[in-house]
Amino acid sequence: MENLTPHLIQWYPGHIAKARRQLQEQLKQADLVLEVLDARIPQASRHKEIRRLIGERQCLVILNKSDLIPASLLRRWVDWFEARGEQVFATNSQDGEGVRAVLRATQTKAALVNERRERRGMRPRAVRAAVIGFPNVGKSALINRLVGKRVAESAAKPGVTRQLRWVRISEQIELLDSPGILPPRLEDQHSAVKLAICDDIGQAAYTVTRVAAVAVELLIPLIPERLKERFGVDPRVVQGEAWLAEVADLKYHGSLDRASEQLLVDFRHGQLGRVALEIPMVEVAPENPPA
Ligand SMILES: Nc1nc2c(ncn2[C@@H]2O[C@H](COP(=O)(O)OP(=O)(O)O)[C@@H](O)[C@H]2O)c(=O)[nH]1
Ligand SMILES: [Mg+2]
Repeated sequence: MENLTPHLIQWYPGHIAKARRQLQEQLKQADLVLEVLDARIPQASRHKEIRRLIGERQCLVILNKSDLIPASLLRRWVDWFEARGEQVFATNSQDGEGVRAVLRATQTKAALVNERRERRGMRPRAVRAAVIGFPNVGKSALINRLVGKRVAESAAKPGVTRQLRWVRISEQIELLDSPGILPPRLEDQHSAVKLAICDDIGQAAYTVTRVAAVAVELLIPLIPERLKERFGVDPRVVQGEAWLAEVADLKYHGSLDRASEQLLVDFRHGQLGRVALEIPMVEVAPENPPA
């Protein structure tokens, strides 16, 4: 990703400010938080200020779209979060896999919240859980699965959910579906471009060909064979933007836009197989210095 300029991805400052206000509003009302991440990019899809904003609230981390990455990597990510003391769940909110475990954990947390309220002499009430995450990571799909019916609008278009809305999922629990949160700052272009590649980005301005060029750079070492099969050009021979240009010539009448669009669409829909764009960094203990 060397060829990133500082402004490859631009969010509109007004949208960031609004998303931030909404996030704070949601968290103020929430007893616990379900933080939904995109399993393909667990780090880039984690809001940088989120730990501080969540504060003392209980939190479950959800690695959603887990069907889009290899099982072995999913395992490593789960271990990585658990090693940090975070309670983490892998889900596929499209077919419901892993969602029951999230529901059970949410119920357990809800019971804890009410025990605490009772100890303080407060009356038990439905516990409020805020489902937060970047646009399009699958918050609404997860909520629909948790409720067991379609209550939240879930769609491929980032930013479909517009207002805060409480959804009752049981006697004890209300969930808050919300519009996506947005990045607190624009400088982190490495994360931003990954969010764009995965379409977890909401309304942002970027040039599809440039985002696709970065996607190609990331994907070539991971799935060269698959790219060759799908697009007819061997990325081990021509790389990066030159590869996209050849694909454009070969398949899209020279349209770099269409080649770029197709590459991103294929990746986003899992058509290129299970591909993770981030792997957990294991902190290696320093070796003993030689005596
Ligand atoms: N492959 C896959 N797609 C998912 C999953 N969860 C949600 N989606 C899809 O991702 C898109 C965005 O989902 P949505 O629930 O609207 O995201 P939200 O903006 O966070 O509420 C939709 O097209 C969903 O069908 C999942 O676990 N796996
Ligand atoms: Mg939504």
